[in-house]
Amino acid sequence: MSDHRAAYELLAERLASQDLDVEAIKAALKRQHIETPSWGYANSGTRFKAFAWPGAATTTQQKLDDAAMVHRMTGIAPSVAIHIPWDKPENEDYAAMRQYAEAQGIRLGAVNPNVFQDDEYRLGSLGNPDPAIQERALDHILECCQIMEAVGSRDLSLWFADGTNYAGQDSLRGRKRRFEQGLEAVYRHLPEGSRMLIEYKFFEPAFYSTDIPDWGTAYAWSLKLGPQAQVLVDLGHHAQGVNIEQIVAFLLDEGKLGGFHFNNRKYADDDLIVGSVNPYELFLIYNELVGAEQSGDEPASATASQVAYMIDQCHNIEGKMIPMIYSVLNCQEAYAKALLVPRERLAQAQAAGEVLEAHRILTDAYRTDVGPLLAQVREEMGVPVDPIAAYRASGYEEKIRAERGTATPSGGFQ
Ligand code: PSV
Ligand code: MN
Repeated sequence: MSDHRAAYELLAERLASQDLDVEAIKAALKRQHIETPSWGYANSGTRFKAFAWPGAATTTQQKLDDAAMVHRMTGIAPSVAIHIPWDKPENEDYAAMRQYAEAQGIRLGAVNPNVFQDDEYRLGSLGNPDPAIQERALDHILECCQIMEAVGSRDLSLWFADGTNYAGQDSLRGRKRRFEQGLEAVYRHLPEGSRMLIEYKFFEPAFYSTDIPDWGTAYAWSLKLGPQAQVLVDLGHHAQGVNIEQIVAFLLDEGKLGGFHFNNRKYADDDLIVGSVNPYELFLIYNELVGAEQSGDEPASATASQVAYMIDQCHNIEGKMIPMIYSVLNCQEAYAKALLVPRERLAQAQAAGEVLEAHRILTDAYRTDVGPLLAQVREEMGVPVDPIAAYRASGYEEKIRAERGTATPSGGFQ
């Protein structure tokens, strides 16, 4: 008998006594899907200094190899988001890139246009006062719509660095109108059946105004644009006190939550492992998703089932592969705990106004040690029971260090 089996059986018994369907919980965990970012495998990250990491990927093929390895270790990371032009393949052969990913056992996920790195974008992209630059940005995003078709991607993931640094620098209403026009043009070119996910960020790199500063702006535009437009919630892009799970609940209930960029708001951006500072918050976010999906309320339930769960992290001081595996596992643990919430009992306590009983029911699920359950799920999926230990023992890190060496990082002050 495996080490975890006795503990798993005890836990399964306890869950069954709470009327939880353990087989259904395991089935849900086996269907979980976390997308990793191609840029998280490279020497990217932070605005101050990106430290070189031996073995970090420099080519898209290497990034795909790394994503495939994360999937082999966890079984729940079968796709990888790409960033264009960082991942533009040789001769723009997207079919070959797609084939390569599939040969490694993964597929290409969200396509992320980049309208922030070129000098032309100093004053913004779609919000730029110069119509020629607006058009340049639009052309690039439309090119990404074509790439979505070539790689079989469902999601166009839109983030803009646009904004202003000084009061009076530009017309705030003018920028809003330019943005609306640009987004409408993008919407018209979306491939059939695909979605555009609009990401917001409350500050940085522009510090006086940001053109999509909050979920309300992204939501208003996604409403105006139509059903193929939804909001992307990047956990890092919120002020410290913001209740993200409430935003999630609102967007789910309106059918407008499209996806996540998982990371940690302590950095105000993409660098820290999701759930590393506040795993309770990650659980509370998953609790809203599971609650909505299981409620059968529409559009919340169907919306929850279509959410794109994506990691957006570029680790800077802790290596590349292990933090990515860690991040996937933190999402798995939060999801497992959210699946343990006895929804009916919780609803009863809430309806009866039993404040602390409702709170206790929720926190009991959070405090449950799901280690044995996850070990059992992994064993049944045929992936390592301890993915990080398996990765360390696999020799992959030594192999990529030897083959790739240490590349010069991009990013930071150079
Ligand atoms: C910007 O901070 C962001 O969160 C966006 O999602 C970008 O696409 C990603 O990071 C990588 O730069
Ligand atoms: Mn992001």
